[in-house]
Amino acid sequence: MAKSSNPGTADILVVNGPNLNMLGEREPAIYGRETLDDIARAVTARAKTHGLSVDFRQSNFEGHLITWLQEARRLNRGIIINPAGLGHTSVALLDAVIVTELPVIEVHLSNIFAREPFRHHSHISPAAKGVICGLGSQGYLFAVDALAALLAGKKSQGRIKGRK
Ligand code: DHK
Repeated sequence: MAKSSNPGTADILVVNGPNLNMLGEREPAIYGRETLDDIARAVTARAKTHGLSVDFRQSNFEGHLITWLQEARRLNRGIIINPAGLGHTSVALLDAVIVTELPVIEVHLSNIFAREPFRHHSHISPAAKGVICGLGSQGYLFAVDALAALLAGKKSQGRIKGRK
């Protein structure tokens, strides 16, 4: 299953890993009552306030996530990723994040450090510009704000470079 509110080129690619399609029904005490569609709508609206477009996706298949990240290299300007369980296990997903050469913000809805020890480590974090966890769906919105600031900074740096 892949969700996309704006397929193809978009400023921000939001990648969601396994089981996040079950948000709303899945362990609401941990992950909240909002669905992934609710989050997609909120993220798209928040990005719009920064003048940015969003391609919002989810898959239960690692290979889909990896292919989307590989494509992001030429289609997108920044990434928000909730790797879900794969963050704790997948070197291949880390490699795909590195392939993008884009600014990446990692988001977890729950506070992974307050949960089981096997959730305390994320393979993705070393390749991320920043990591947000424990703030529920708000974390995605803060990630949009952070990426907007990073992308605005890059633009103005480019302009300064272009001037010389
Ligand atoms: C989501 C998952 O599916 C878990 O496997 C992670 C993460 C935490 C989250 O908090 O969004 O351990």
